[in-house]
Amino acid sequence: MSENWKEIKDIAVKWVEDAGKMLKESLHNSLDIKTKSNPNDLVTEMDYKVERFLTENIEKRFPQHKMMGEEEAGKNIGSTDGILWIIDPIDGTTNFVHQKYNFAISVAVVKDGVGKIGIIYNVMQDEWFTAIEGEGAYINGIRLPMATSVDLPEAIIGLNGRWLAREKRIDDKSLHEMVRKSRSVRSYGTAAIELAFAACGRLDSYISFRLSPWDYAAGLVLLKEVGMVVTDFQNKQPSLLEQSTILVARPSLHEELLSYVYNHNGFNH
Ligand code: 2AM
Ligand code: CA
Ligand code: CA
Ligand code: CA
Repeated sequence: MSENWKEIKDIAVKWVEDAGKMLKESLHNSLDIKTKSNPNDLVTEMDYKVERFLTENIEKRFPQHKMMGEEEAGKNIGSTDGILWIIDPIDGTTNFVHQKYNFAISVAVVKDGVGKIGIIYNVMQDEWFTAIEGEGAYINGIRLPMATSVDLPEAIIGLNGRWLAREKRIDDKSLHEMVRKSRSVRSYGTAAIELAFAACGRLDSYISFRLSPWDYAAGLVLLKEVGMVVTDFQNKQPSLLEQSTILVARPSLHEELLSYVYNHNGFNH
């Protein structure tokens, strides 16, 4: 069966728009906030509420499709066969709680392991990053150009400083040299938005030592459409079923940046 990806994308955008409204309205009220794996890993009632809203809509409209989400929706789905929705209801929960700014809803639709649709909604800026495989990536409906060449001295790298400050990396000459040779680094606290920024040229690279499929599944679809190179630190394709390190770069930069992060073990805190 061949799907009408444009129609599915439009339906998904409508749901994400409604979910975005729920998030904006929730900012006026006090939130129930809990911690997950560690004291810096937050989750709110809105993470659950938005994920449920999206999965209930998908279930009703597309009962055959599978779903994977950060909070509750099937994490151990085992394979990417068939059509799979990969959802992060709020990417940047810490920003959502502390800053009420710089958070996103990230939704990807994958068929047999191939990313077909990517939607990243930068909620407070009302900025839409959308892509359908083979049909280009868009920001607010305007087509994004293909990635051009930039060298490291002119490059801005998206990077979370907390990773560099970990005990194991405090003397890491390789990572320090990479940062020093770049023009500058930025840290937005939301992987989905950082991937979208890499797709639209606001970042020349984005590097993360550990992310999950819901953080990057939609971003991968966008980045592929503009010719940005995305691998893990071993130069392999990031998995859509398991956590991964992530190195995004313009084609002119990828090899050089890979040499700095190659074989760095992201999962080793
Ligand atoms: P999240 O907000 O959906 O949890 C910065 O924290 C970025 O890393 C965010 O995109 C965040 O996604 C992601 N992230 C992934 N794993 C995380 C973890 N264990 N704790 C905090 N943030 C995590
Ligand atoms: Ca989280
Ligand atoms: Ca996330
Ligand atoms: Ca999340």
